[in-house]
Amino acid sequence: MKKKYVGAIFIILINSFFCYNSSAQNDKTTWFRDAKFGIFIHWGLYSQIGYTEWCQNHFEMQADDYTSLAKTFNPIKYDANAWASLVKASGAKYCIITSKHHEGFSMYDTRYSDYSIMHTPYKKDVLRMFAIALKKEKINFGIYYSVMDWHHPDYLPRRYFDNRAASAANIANYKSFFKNQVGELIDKYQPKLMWFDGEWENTHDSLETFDVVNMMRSKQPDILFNNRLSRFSHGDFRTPENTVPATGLKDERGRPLVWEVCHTINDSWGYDPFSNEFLSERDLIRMLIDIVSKGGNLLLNIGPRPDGSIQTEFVERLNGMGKWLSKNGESIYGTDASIFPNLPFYGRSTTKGNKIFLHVFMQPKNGILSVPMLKNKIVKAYTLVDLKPLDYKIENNHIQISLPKNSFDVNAHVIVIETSEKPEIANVLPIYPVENTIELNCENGSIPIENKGLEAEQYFDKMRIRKWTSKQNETWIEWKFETTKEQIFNIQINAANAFERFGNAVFYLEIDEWLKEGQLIQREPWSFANKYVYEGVTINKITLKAGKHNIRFKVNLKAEQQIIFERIVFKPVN
Ligand code: H79
Repeated sequence: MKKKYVGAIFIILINSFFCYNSSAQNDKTTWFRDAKFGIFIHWGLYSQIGYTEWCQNHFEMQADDYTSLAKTFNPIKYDANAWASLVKASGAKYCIITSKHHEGFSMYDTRYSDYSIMHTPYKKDVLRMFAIALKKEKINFGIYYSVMDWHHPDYLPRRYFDNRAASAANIANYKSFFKNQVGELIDKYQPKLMWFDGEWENTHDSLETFDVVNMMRSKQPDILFNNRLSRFSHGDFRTPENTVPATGLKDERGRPLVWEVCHTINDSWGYDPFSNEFLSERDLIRMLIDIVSKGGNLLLNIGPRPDGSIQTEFVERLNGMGKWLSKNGESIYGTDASIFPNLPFYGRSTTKGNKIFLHVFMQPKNGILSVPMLKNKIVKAYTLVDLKPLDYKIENNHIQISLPKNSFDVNAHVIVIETSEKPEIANVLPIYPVENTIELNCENGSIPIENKGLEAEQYFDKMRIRKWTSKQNETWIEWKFETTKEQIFNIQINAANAFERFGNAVFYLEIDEWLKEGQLIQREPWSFANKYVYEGVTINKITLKAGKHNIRFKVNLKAEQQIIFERIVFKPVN
């Protein structure tokens, strides 16, 4: 009984120890939080097969057969300096490379195994060469290390197809191998960061995790590690994989956490010549901006070829990002998350000191960039790339900045607002003049944080919610604004039923206390063009009183129905 009690206190202590280290206030994470952008490198024996780093598992290869890949690994084109200068050119501030992936092969000179790069035709420590090259470029170096190991005879559980008897394994041997290798990596290469993975098979218990963490910290007190060492540790940062969270990540008390999205450029981490759909340079730049605007980092992956060369699709994209960052880096590195819950234009925002950076993704059609009101006095507004001052005025509770007509950066055009002190958002609603048409669209509307994946996206030159399904019946898009005079409007709802089957789709329009139910009709089978040409549903003669308004669009869809939403237009009636 007493023993249990002591154990419980111990677990609480361990938990608070790890939780403490996951909050954004912690100073040793400063370099990491400021860096914003890192490059991930997946390179191993699997690169020779060229069908993802999971190929041993996909092809159900026995450990002994897979081992023969070590006999042919010979990266004669490997040039650590060229890799490091590519990382530098991308604008990334840190780089993490695989030392041992799930396959169990050590890409470095290890005392603890012969299954390593030293026992290939190449016989050179590629990790060491890279660590030195990165140091020269002043890029922080981190090491990926897999907890799961498909090669080590003592690792458990075995893969379902593995012929080796599980009874022959002694997991304790593997655990000391694991700890030895992690210690060895830190001793030999002094990484700033350890990136663990493959922890979900619950290899370590809480005491063993604690022990590994202590060992790492005693060797290098400032070392950072991610949240995948074991389920007993949050580590120093969270790691959403191939997905960008809708908002920044916070702890139970609402404090921002440190987090990093790891993401592939195509569909594979390891080299895969058949994975031929790549995110574009623009996608990648905008993904970085999106993540940074939410307070996170991007760790962008490349998988080099087995000969050590890097495919041009990756090289081009990394150079493209670096080119954009070389001009616009001030709006990314060392910034804080956006102060705006949403923006009335398609883009993102970050802040630093007394500056607000606005990353405009799509040029506003009237040339005016509307920004929510601030509490502070504005000192100036300008374009980041050329520091050209921009005219702006305060009108209808908006900051309205005139953008230059030409020279728009299609990746993301960065505008800066400088304020007299730390910028804060004003607690006012935008005023919409009733003499003009009021357009409520996906840019000036907001979707709740709990949104079940409801999301607006750019489709050609417009923002749309393209896939609104019954899963998102409980959520909505809403607009809050003020009018100063009573006015009658005719309303046009530009939304459409996406499919030719499944019947009419029900929507609700809430205008303050008033609720209108309507239908988006099912299309004819051959009229697919209608999906993109909205004649709209009209509701005539609606009176808006002067004052504050809250307008919501919601749906009540059946299982297979899906709608596309574009905008709601309020036309004043004389
Ligand atoms: O190293 C990269 C991935 O190999 C690794 N994490 C990144 C950084 C990773 N390994 N596993 N996972 C991520 C999640 C597990 C996914 C699985 Fe599957 C689903 C394992 C088996 C089914 C994906 C699909 C991998 C194999 C098939």
